[in-house]
Amino acid sequence: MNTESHQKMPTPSATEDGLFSELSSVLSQYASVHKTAKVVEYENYTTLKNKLMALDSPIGSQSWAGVWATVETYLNHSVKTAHPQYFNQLWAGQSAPALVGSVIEALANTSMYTYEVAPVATVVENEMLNVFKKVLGFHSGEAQVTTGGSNSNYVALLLALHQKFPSLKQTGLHGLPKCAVFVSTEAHYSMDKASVMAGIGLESLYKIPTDQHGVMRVDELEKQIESCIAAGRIPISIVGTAGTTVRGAFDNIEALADVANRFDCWLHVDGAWGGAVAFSSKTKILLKGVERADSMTWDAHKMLGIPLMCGVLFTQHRGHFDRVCNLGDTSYIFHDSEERQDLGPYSLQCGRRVDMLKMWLEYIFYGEQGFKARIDNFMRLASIAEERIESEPTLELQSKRWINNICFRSTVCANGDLNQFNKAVREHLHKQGSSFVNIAYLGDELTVRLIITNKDVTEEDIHEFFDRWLAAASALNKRVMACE
Ligand code: ABU
Repeated sequence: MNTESHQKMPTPSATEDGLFSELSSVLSQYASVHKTAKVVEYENYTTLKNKLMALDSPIGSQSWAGVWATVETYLNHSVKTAHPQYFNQLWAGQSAPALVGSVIEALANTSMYTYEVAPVATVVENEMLNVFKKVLGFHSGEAQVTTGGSNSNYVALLLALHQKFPSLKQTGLHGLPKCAVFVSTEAHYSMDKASVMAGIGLESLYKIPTDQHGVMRVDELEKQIESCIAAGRIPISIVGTAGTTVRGAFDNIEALADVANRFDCWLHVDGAWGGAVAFSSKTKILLKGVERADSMTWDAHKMLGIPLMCGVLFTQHRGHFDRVCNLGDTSYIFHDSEERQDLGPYSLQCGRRVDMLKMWLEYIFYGEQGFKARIDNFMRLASIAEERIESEPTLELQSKRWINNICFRSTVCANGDLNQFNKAVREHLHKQGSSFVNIAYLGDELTVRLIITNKDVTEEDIHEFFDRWLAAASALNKRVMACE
């Protein structure tokens, strides 16, 4: 075990006395190593399972030794997602004010459905959502906090369906004409799930091809809508993406709004990843036209760096959440509250965590100007990464860089299979715990997806990543050549 990263556990207490000081020492020790140790102490599933089950004290013994031993295994082998070499997902890093919010939220343990049980949390959520609505230009509409982007996209599809078919609430889809929903081929897979969950089926989800930069082709969209109408289908919703997961591409929202207008259908924008560009005047242009969308998904746990989960769904309309979320006899729980004082009727869940406290603490600490600086810095670092790739003869950028997604690969490999080679380099860095980056496919071509979304990452960390990548690639090539 890497002793530098090893999480030291407190002496087990016989009782809960002293628990908080012990917990505090665990937190501060993890915080002191998780940015400097390995990104991950990788172990396979069976080894981890054996470690986890090897408890000195039997299950049910009410021994703190078992609890701390499990915490030790958990932290030692957790992926250090705030590490400056962690570039794997659309979320990374850690910020102290938001972390305080997460801890306090767990400590006070309440549910977001009524003002009675969550008084301060209700005010916090409403005020935070008002800030977001102002930033996006969704002034008159409503917002709900969701479990994340997939959930938001699903609810947005329900809103669109209920808008088109007001009888849906009573009769369901029985007897209604077939419908059609349009997304790009690079849209998030949650739209497939949403179509199934909403009961319209995968055959009602039309995937529109993208151009060479990952943008939905509006000419193809129009053709597809016309052909669906000719076949007797009703266009329900166009779903544009603001920041695709792989390339970070932005659909042309203005053009999609024109098409939605022409065919009288809902326009939803999945901005789970790219919505945060609204905080900077330099990048907000990418969302041009978003104020014309009927709804929008945005995950604050992604580019804004709030601890998971912190998802929001916005709509320009009022009263639409009521249609799909405010149902049944709720008199046992909601007691004559003012508008937006009991938030339960505005959300899909009943019980819900207080996700906006961490967001609010981050907001009052950094303010909108702090978020702007964060977004601008990500774009600056991403352009440094792009320049580095362009300056390296054995690397290539595989797609236009839109924001802080960088799609690249090594172009020289001894055995000729670039997909296998780049995958192997990535796996080597991951298992070694030195850098953690993701892979995806652009057509049949594997691409290495580098995401820069940790506010503490520096220019040096970016160069360090490429140094490690190039060294691993060169070593792998040498090994392959030695075997031939
Ligand atoms: N919606 C989650 C996407 C995660 C990722 O692409 O990193």
